[in-house]
Amino acid sequence: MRLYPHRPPLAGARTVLLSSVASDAHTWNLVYLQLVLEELGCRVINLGACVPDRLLLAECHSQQPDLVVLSSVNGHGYQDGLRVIEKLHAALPQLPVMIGGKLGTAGPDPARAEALRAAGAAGVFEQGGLGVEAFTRLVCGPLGSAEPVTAELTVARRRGAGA
Ligand code: B12
Repeated sequence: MRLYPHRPPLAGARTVLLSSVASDAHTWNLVYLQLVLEELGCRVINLGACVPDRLLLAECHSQQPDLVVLSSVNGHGYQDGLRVIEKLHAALPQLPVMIGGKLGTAGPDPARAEALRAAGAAGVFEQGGLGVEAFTRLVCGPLGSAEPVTAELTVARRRGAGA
């Protein structure tokens, strides 16, 4: 998927492989994320919607991205994401993978986010807008060295504190 007008990536820019998961047909989430990532100066390879696990893995091997960003909003993102993150982590353990969107059907779930992080996700960003700031910070930071991040956990803690 290509978006125009296309901003040329900055010299030494990070290459981000952006993808939906196997079951998810939504595309505007990917368009949005591509624009955000390009705004941050990244070179984006957008695989589009309904990407089979095998294709995602093959593209990671051939494109050698610095970061993989997975997006899903159809409610099956947790199952699809967990499965493919486990596969990616087994095949390419150094490759940071972040996932976000609407990963289930009943709002953010800290246990689900924890399971995704345990499977190897470097960041979990549920409910979109809440996590975009933390997401951009992580994308611009030192990849691979940061502690795994869960944006909605921070929000849940703030809510619990009455903020
Ligand atoms: C348009 C749409 C469709 C279109 C998609 C067309 C297209 N080309 O994309 C069609 C009609 C095909 C469709 C189909 C379906 N849809 Co639909 N769809 C929508 C709708 C109305 C808008 C989605 C959209 O484009 N939003 C605009 C983009 C920019 O925003 P976004 O998707 O929310 O993404 C934002 C965040 O989530 C976040 N984000 C997303 N990913 C990531 C990743 C990271 C790392 C980060 C940081 C942030 C992030 O950033 C984005 C900007 O804020 C939403 C309802 C809604 N108002 O959200 C339902 C919705 C997503 N659909 C839904 C469902 C259930 C379906 C179907 C299963 C319906 C059906 N029974 O067939 C199918 C799924 C098909 C499939 N295989 O996936 C549900 C999902 C339920 C859930 N998750 O709890 C929703 C929420 C509607 C609802 N309220 O029930 N859909």
